[in-house]
Amino acid sequence: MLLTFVGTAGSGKTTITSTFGKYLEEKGYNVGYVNLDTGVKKLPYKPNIDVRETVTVEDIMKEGYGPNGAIVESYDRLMPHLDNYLTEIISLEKDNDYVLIDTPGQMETFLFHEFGVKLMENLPEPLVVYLFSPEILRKPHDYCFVRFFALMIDLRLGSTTVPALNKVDLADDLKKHRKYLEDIEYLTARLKLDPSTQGLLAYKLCTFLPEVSPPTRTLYLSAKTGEGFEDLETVAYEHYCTCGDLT
Ligand SMILES: Nc1nc2c(ncn2[C@@H]2O[C@H](COP(=O)(O)OP(=O)(O)OP(=O)(O)O)[C@@H](O)[C@H]2O)c(=O)[nH]1
Ligand SMILES: [Mg+2]
Repeated sequence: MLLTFVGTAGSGKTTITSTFGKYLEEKGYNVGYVNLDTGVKKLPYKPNIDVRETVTVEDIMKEGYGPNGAIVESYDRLMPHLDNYLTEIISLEKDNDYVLIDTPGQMETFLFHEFGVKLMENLPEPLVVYLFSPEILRKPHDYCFVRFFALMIDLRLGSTTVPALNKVDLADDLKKHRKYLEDIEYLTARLKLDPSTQGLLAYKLCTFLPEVSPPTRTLYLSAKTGEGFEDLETVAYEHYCTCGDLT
């Protein structure tokens, strides 16, 4: 099974790759680890495949690039190696029960660069876990945003994407977050009361969310405490064993 963690900078991709990997290993599974972040300095897990063996942001910056230019340049330089990485990841999957893929710190590098898109398009049935943090959920339209963002990732990468609220150990009001994320009728009713342009847009989007959204379950995780890891394991299992029904 291939699990790819995607999310904005600091959302917990690297931590969960490590802690969920340990959780699976403790249950007796063989786990392979892939690091696709050219910019990371230290990892809490030992990667079997690591793009930093080809190129690092740090080295490119020594050539005079700024941080953003160096990130893009690093993925340009990875492009000629794409087929090798694909072969290596597929072979790692054959030798393991799970392969966990940690993606670049900056999410847009993965979603907008050919390297990330082509890699995901050519991997066999990878499940994407889209991590977001409680602090971005301030208003009703933010819940609509994360639900659609998961769909956008699915659209862009062509991979089933599960939205996952990470850092639930820091969430003040988990019950409220769950209600807004799961009860679309409730969310839509709340959005109807918002007269702002944002509210109106979110209301319109939410009314057809049930039509366009696959019956995906939302996950509530803590990469720190391990909360929700059983659910993540179940969703991954269902993705592979019951033809993508993640309800
Ligand atoms: N409290 C709490 N902190 C977390 C959790 N997951 C990650 N963190 C913390 O959030 C920070 C960022 O975590 P990372 O795992 O490096 O996140 P990332 O998405 O890999 O970050 P970049 O690759 O740098 O974009 C670290 O300080 C982690 O310890 C969580 O579930 N709970
Ligand atoms: Mg990281």
